[in-house]
Amino acid sequence: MKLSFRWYGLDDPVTLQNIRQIPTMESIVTAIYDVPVGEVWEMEKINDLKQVVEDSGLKFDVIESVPVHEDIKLGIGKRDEYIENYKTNIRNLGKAGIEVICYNFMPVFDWTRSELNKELEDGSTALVYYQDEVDKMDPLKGELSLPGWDSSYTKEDLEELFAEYKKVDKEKLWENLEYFLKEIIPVAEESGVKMAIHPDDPPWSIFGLPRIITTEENIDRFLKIVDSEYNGLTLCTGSLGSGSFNDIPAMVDKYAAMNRIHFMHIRNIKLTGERSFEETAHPSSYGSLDIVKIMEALYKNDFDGYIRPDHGRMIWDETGRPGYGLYDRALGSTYIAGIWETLEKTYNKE
Ligand SMILES: [Mn+2]
Repeated sequence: MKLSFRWYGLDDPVTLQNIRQIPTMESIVTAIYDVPVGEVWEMEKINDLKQVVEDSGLKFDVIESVPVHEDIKLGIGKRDEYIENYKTNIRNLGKAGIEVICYNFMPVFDWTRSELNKELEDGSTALVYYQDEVDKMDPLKGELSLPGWDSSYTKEDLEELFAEYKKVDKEKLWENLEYFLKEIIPVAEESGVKMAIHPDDPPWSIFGLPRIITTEENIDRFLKIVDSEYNGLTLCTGSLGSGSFNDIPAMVDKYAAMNRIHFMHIRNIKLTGERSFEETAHPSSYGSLDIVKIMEALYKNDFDGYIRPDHGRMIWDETGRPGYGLYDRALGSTYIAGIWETLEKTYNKE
């Protein structure tokens, strides 16, 4: 496995130098943030980013994310033009040496939480999701700001999007995903770039919008649409794990054995009720997931893809981007590295 860390670019309060100093850290996970969704990432911009990352002594191997335009998910409007742009992005990133592209297919909202700064027992703060709180929210009232929300949407944009999604049920969303995959995966193969879809977070429909990358059954269906190693997964333990119906170690074992996991997001969550959870520190004893069992499943299947610690809590008075501070993610990194070293030494493989 190769340890990696998400970085939001030069205005991220966490610097490349900070990340470089985390033991055994190899690689940066980043993206180009100043190009509108759906447009082409020019080679020059990609190469500039690569240069900045490599100058810090870290590798530039993984992009998270190349976002998918809503027209593609809806199957309307300029879908074909946006898919052509997406292909150009895959080709350009391949030329720059990128190995894995993470993306998701969640309508309108990316990851969603009811609160970003919930104080935990030890005084740290974390992201939490309580379904009863989310049920009280009305995204069309424009009074909320959720983290996974593209803040460039106006109230009118959102109303229009919601109206369009009224015509898109889960099966229609599958159809649009299939159309997209059949176009882009051959390009990913030619470019030597593995596509890695991120599961929906949380793995159930919210605000009446369909979500489909949610369960083992659905992931099986996804992988069969294009049966290629280049059509793979970002297996996010916290996203899938917030559904008690998902057995994460078993899913990791199965998909790693199939060579379809290219990127792992590792974090722990504590299930607190029906469709409700709190993000916690990474170690198994803090949450509902057995992180050692998950790492063991990767190890036993000779996993050589990328792992990054996912969201961390805010600790030691750090301020910054919710979920993406330095300290707790650095602790998570060394925890992950420690488990991996133990597995290597226990099983006597290098
Ligand atoms: Mn994730």
